[in-house]
Amino acid sequence: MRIVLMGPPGAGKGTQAAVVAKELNIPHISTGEIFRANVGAGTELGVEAKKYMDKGEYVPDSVTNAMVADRLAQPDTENGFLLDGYPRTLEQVGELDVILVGLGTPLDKVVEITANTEEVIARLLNRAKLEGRADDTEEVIRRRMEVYAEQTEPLTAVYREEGKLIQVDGMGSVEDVTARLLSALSA
Ligand code: B4P
Repeated sequence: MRIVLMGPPGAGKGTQAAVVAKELNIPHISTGEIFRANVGAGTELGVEAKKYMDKGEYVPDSVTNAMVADRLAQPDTENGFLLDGYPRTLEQVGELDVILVGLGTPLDKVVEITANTEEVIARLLNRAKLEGRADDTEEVIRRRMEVYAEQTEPLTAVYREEGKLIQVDGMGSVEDVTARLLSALSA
């Protein structure tokens, strides 16, 4: 199965992707996590990505696309993958199409996790207390929500048109959302 997981910041992408990828026995590829690992290790990519992430902006497409092309060329993706947080812009949608045509492996499903704004802000502020992520301050969270609405929300229309979009309600407990996701993916 080749799956893309979308949703506003705090909808539960990373949380659900980890469980679903394990359940389906496919690699979980999170662009946010790859960027954070590079920031932590102080690589050139990390230094570049940090400039944008700390402000709640997207890392430039040229940087992100090259990183994903490289990751999807690894042999562990042969039987499928779960892409968490990519694509996030229309340009990334085009690039992902090109990568997958090159690999001869079309996307099966795109899942959007939905959640209301006040709930996601509360979740992210709670994570800020627990983990202290630099982009989880209220000001940056609000900017991330705006960027999502402007640049990523329009992608759902593209995937709906292609007949690939599934929407899953992200409200409620982590377990409830996982159950909804697995059932939607197996339908
Ligand atoms: P991400 O790492 O994708 O961050 P995110 O959108 O906040 O989602 P995340 O997966 O971490 O959180 P989740 O909703 O699971 O991206 C970070 C940054 O990287 C971006 O802002 C951007 O700068 C850059 N980036 C990444 N991909 C990019 C791309 N393709 N192009 C350009 N830039 C890119 O969970 C949030 C919190 O809610 C957690 O604390 C969790 O425990 C909690 N939670 C989850 N489900 C819950 C539930 N049901 N109930 C209660 N709490 C819940």
